[in-house]
Parts: sequence; structure tokens; C-alpha cells
Amino acid sequence: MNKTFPETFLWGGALAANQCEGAWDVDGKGPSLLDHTTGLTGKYKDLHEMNHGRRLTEVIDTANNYYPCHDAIDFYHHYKDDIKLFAEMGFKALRTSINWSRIFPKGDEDKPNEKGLEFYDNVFDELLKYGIEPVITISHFEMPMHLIKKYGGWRDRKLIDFYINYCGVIFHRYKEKVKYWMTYNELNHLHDNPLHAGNVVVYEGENSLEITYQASHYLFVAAAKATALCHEIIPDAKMGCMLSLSTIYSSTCDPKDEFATFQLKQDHYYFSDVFIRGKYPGYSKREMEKEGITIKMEDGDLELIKENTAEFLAFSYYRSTTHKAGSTTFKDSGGVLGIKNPYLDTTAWGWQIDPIGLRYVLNEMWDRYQIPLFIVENGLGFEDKISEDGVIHDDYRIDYIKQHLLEIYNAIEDGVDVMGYLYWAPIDMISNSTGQMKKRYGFIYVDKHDDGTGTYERSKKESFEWYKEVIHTAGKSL
Ligand code: BGP
Repeated sequence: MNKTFPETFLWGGALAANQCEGAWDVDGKGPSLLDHTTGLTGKYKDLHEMNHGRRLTEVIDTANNYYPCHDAIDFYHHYKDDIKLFAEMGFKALRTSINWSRIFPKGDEDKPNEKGLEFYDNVFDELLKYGIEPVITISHFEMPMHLIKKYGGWRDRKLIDFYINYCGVIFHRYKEKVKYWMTYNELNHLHDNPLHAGNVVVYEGENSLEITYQASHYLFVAAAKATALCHEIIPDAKMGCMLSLSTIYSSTCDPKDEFATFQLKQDHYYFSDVFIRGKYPGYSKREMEKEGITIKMEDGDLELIKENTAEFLAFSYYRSTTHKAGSTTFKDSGGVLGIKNPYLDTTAWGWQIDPIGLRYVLNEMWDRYQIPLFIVENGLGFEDKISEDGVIHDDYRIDYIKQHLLEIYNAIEDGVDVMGYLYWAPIDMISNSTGQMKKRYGFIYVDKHDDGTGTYERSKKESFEWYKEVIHTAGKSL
């Protein structure tokens, strides 16, 4: 490329506490929902089925398999070395999350756990030592298990108080260290995946949509309160919302398919529309009316939502998907895969690789909201193999990132305000959907395997030096 990315562009990577930290019961941490799961397709599936009939406690009592998140890649004890490697690549920013159950082991107590607070102090200090900006997700699918068991998670309005109490503690504690915050991770999967994406328990026989719409209201009120509180405590901070955005194409040009696709998109934009525009959109009111759903609200809720909107839209982008009228594939696959697009290649996990889709989504979101956009997840999961020379030659990963970065650059030229690119994930860790180590994303290999064995030793893949050069040249080397 003969041009460079803007000077202020935040280059870096993204992690999530539950997928990297391990040390699940160390230094006073309580169990979190994700300490009881092993990925959407693994043991987690049992837990997920609780949504359709089984009681949560029953599932937990019978689930005594190996839990990958308990140890993960032990970032808890390796964070200094790992951050040193990120600094070597020239990171300007690192996204990670705070594990709520380290700060409040149960979630509804008044006093925080000092040891948990100290851990994040150390992590943030280490980042700042190298000039790396922490970008923090307040809850990345993580919630203390006690809140799930006792209150059913966000189905209970009391969660707003517990969340705000947690936010108040971390805003005060880290006000000098963290300026970029995000309320939740990928909340727009709430309807198709209530427990995992939204930490909402739905019991047998209940109308899932009714429960999740109600829960979304509590989540919106809590986000608005958190935004207000953040500005009060850290006036120079920015609070964003975070979505999972896969470009959705219609599989034919039949107007019926086009419109069904448009409506499916609205189902996802419902979340960002409320977060960013500060009001419930007409199409969600229409759907609720059709389903006979009325959201219970308190006086002042709507004003709060209106007055405290998100300042940037952060999102993950891995793939595009295709849809047609009457297709249930989308819902059946947890909102992920859709109909196969004949023009695109897929990863081994069926994710359709589509760099142009990223330019598309950037333009679409910019047109819709006109607020800065932040790519806080994009990457290629692959079952990497160590070559005879002892190195992983991940040219396929290099190619994936290169094609996506070139399209981001095109979007910037289109006039889109893009804050930065945080690659998911700079170091191998537990995959969220599979609960496995073998779906690796990193520039850094971790010797840890799905049966729990491994030395935790870190080593550089070929992509390490490549990404370093991209950052060093602000994209010119692409
Ligand atoms: C996003 C999640 C992440 C992450 C990523 C990759 O949906 O926010 O937590 O893991 O997807 O997915 P996976 O790990 O399933 O490959």
C-alpha cells in the first residue's frame, strides 16, 4: 500500500477475561457462569438446554467434566510476559474484560474483593508502562454464578443495582488508568442466545422473546446509568456499546427475501438503535405488539436511556451470512451461519470469509449512526500445526488479516470514522463457541491442549513479525 492509516489509529488486540485468565477460584474470586461451561457445542450445550426445560442447578450438579476456562492459558500468572510480547509488536491498545466475579465474588454483596481489584491494577499498570491503552469490556458474557442462580441473571430488575455497584467500584478504582469502556459484549445475540450473550435465564414453558425483551430493557437502563456514572467519575472517558456484526445478504433478489433480510438486520440493530439513538425503534414496538409483549418500565427509564447514549460503536466482525424469507437456519444456528454463500470460502468451522463485508458493514453503520466505529474483534480461528522447523507458518492468517485491513482502509477512504483495529486474539486462548484450545487465533502460540495438558509455554508464529511490521509502518507494508 502506498498510503498509511491515520496516526491516531489504535492498533492492537483483544482478549476476554474468561477465555484467557484461568485462576478461576484464586484470590477470592467467585464462580462465574462461564466457569460452568465448555463452549456452545460442548458441555455448555447442556446448560443452554436449560433454556428449554432443565433446571440450572440440575445441569451444574451433573456437569463434572473438564472446564477449559478454569485454567485457560493462565494469563493471571503470565500477564507480564504476554503484555511484553504485545508491546514488542507495537500495540497501541489492548482490549480485555474485567471478570465481575473477581471483584464481587457473588455479585450482590456490598464490599468488593481487594485482591481482584489489585490484579487489574497490575494488568493496567503493565499496559500503561508500554504506552498501551486499556480498552475494557465491563461484562464479556461474564456474571457471578450466584446472580444467575438466585435471580436468573438480567431477567430481574435488581441486576441493575448490582451492575451499577460494580461499575462504581471499577470506575473509581481505575479512573486514572482506563479511558475506553464498553458496557457488554455482543448483546445483539440476546434473543437467539439468552443465557450466554445476555446472561438471562429462561425457564421451561416461558415465552423466551418476552423474557429477553424485558431483560433488554433492564440492560439498557443499566447501560445508561453506567454511562452517566462513568462521565461523573471519569470526565475524559468514553463509553461505547459493543455488537456482533456479520454482514447479512439476501440470498436472492426476490423482494420478499430482500425484505426478510432487512428485517433480520433490524432485529440486530434494535440494540445499537437504543444504545446510540436513545429510544426504542418503531419496528421493535411493532414486533412486541404482534407478540403481545409489553415491557414493564419505571418512571424516568426512558429519559435515562435518551440522555446517556453510547459514544462509539465497537463491534466484532468475522464473517458474513445469507438469509431468505421463511428461513429458520439463522435462528437454528445461534444467529451465526445462515445459508451457504456460493461465492465465499469458509473456515473449518463454517464461518464465511468476506473482507468486503467488513467495508460494507463499516459504511452501513457509519451511515446509520455517524459516530466513531471501533473494530474490537476480527480474526481467523485455525487448527495450527507446528512445522518441522518448530514454527507455525500461518500464512493463511496473514492473508485473512491483510485482506480485512485493506477493506478497512477502503472504508476510511469512503469517509468512515474508524478508531482502530483490535485483532482477536493476539494470543491463543479458549474459543468461546467451541470451548476448545484447538481453534487458535494467536500470533503467539500457547502450549495448552484440549485435554488440559501442556506447559503453557508461549512461542511466536510467523504472523507475529508480520503484524509487528504492519503496525510499525502504519499499514504501509500491506
Ligand atoms: C465473539 C466473542 C469472543 C470470541 C470470538 C471468536 O463472538 O465475543 O468471545 O471468542 O467471537 O469466537 P470463537 O472463540 O468461538 O471462535
